[in-house]
Amino acid sequence: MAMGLNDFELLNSALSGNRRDLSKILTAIEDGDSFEIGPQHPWTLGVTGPPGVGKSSLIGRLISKWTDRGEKVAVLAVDPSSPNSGGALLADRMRMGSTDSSDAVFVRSLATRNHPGGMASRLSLMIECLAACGWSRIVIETVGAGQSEIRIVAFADRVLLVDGPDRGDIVQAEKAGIMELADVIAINKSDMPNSQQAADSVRSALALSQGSQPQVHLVSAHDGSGVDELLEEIEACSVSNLGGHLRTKERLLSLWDSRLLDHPRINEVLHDVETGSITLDEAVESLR
Ligand SMILES: Nc1nc2c(ncn2[C@@H]2O[C@H](COP(=O)(O)OP(=O)(O)OP(=O)(O)O)[C@@H](O)[C@H]2O)c(=O)[nH]1
Ligand SMILES: [Mg+2]
Repeated sequence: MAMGLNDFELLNSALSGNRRDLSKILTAIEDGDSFEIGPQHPWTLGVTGPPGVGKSSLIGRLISKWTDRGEKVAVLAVDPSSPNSGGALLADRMRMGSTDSSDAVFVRSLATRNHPGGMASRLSLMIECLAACGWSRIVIETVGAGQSEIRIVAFADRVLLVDGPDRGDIVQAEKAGIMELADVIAINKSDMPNSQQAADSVRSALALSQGSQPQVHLVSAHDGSGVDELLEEIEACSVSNLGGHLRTKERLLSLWDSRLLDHPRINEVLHDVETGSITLDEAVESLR
């Protein structure tokens, strides 16, 4: 559905800085609206990692450093289950950092459960919209570190993998292949035991792998140690050096999946396969 004249006014209002109208536009995009926004050059960071490792807390730290430098930071928290908790939680964590910067921070959570085909086709447009509205640092946080999270963070031009001192978490990220997509790795909770060993074990795992080797930073979102160095590393990522091929492949796969799952005849075709009246190959052919 294309946006109407009213929506055009909404867009202009959002572009001139109205946050409520920006929220409305993002909701419209989530609901499947699409519109031309013109070419943008968004600055994007994807943040992923197992649940509870401190992604939001660390983003909170980065946000205060960015806003101190005059950046405007927007965060899209992609939450597979709850429509609200991601953003609410993140808002709590952000209060740990600077308190008077709310004009320079915009947080929005997105629930993936309403989108069988995934968020992929909507995410790019949301990012473009945020960039057009003047948000100079756009962060996409995902909960978890599995295949669907890779698909989401691949829409960002740089990827930060956050891990905790717990070996189990790291194995999870390794299995999902997320390390290959990461430009920077942060082992958070350096104030806890075993974090140095965790960082060392990630470094040795990376030494065995082929391809580019992301830097591993030991940080603490609680006491702030290592965060300056992490920020400099993130800022130094140049888009041309990033894992472009892998990222592009994931973006393509995301869009492909979305198109397939959002196909108007998908249920009909699935039924035909289930009842044996067509083969899987025929199903694919008929959905092209
Ligand atoms: N000791 C310690 N605890 C931390 C640190 N960073 C975060 N935590 C704690 O870890 C818990 C999870 O923090 P979050 O920032 O919500 O982690 P998250 O990765 O965003 O969690 P999900 O979004 O639910 O996956 C909270 O209780 C934090 O207070 C840290 O550097 N050191
Ligand atoms: Mg979080």
